Amino acid sequence: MKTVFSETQLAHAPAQEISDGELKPAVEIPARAEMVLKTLKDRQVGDIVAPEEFPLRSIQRVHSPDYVAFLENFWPMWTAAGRSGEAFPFVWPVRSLRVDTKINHIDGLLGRYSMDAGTPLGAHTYEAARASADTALTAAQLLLNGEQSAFALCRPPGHHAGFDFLGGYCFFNNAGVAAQHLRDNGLNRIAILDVDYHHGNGTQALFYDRPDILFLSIHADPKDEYPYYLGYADETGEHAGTGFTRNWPLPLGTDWDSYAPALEEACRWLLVYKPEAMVVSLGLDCFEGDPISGFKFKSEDYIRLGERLAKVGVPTMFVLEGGYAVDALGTNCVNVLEGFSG
Ligand code: 6XA
Ligand code: ZN
Repeated sequence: MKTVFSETQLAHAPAQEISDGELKPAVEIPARAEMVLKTLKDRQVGDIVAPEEFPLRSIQRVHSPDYVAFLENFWPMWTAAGRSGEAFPFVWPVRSLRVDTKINHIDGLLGRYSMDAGTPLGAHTYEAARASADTALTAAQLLLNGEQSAFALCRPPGHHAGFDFLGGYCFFNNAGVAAQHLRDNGLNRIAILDVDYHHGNGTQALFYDRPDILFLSIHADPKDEYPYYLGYADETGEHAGTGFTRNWPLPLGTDWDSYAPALEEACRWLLVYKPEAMVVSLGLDCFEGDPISGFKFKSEDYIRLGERLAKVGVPTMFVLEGGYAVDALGTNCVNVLEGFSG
């Protein structure tokens, strides 16, 4: 299986994040990608290729042009406002506040285009996020060119990012951009299976009213876990997309044995839908050693996950999402890819 990766993705290197009411060392850091790369090389998974540069319009197929422009202009505006450190949003247009006015101040724009304060932005965030999206687009292109599988080593991740907002360490929705690229290039039915520990609220919302991109997600119950406000079992799509979203919220403490039945059910939906390609949002934060998560996967369980996904029998691209136990991240990730490849 080919891996797509660009060094540019390492340029987004947050030092700190806001969590548990404190400034703490950031967990979504370049060492994650470096550890996965090292293990890919050690275990000789396949060639590692650089992404092609795709036009901005590929990203604008799922993100609003004003949001993309906000990210592009963010750092110059931040420094023009006299700030030099990392940025965190901290004020949001929630119920009763307006989003239809023109905002000049960078703090107002940060809130307008974000969902949380836990996502640091820095000098190179835009170029890294752009390279991460290019990485997913290139993996999608590999499938279009006839490869049966590909791995997009994306970082920063994407599945929380929506049409016009960032959040949960995500800026561009890499899986969503890739799925749309597959649709725009001749494939009619795409499935996205999100196995990150957290619900992929951004991805779900992008395709909620569409039958051409099935969204399936297995994750920690949002009543107890981020992102809290989406990912419940009664969310099944709307309008033409009714029935084409499915969520399996699972309790904190879930291990492989209690996860597997949900995965089986998701695979049955895939069997019925018969996608022409599958995009797997591959978070590795269900791992028992993950510092921010509450599931109990062991490293060996990731082999089972890869094996099960292979049995679905459709061209599949994996897009890296979360996973913060850096020492085990390479092993867990490559276990999925090797399990898949057999
Ligand atoms: C709150 C938790 C962010 C979740 C990030 C993640 N700071 N999403 O791994 O999949
Ligand atoms: Zn996650």
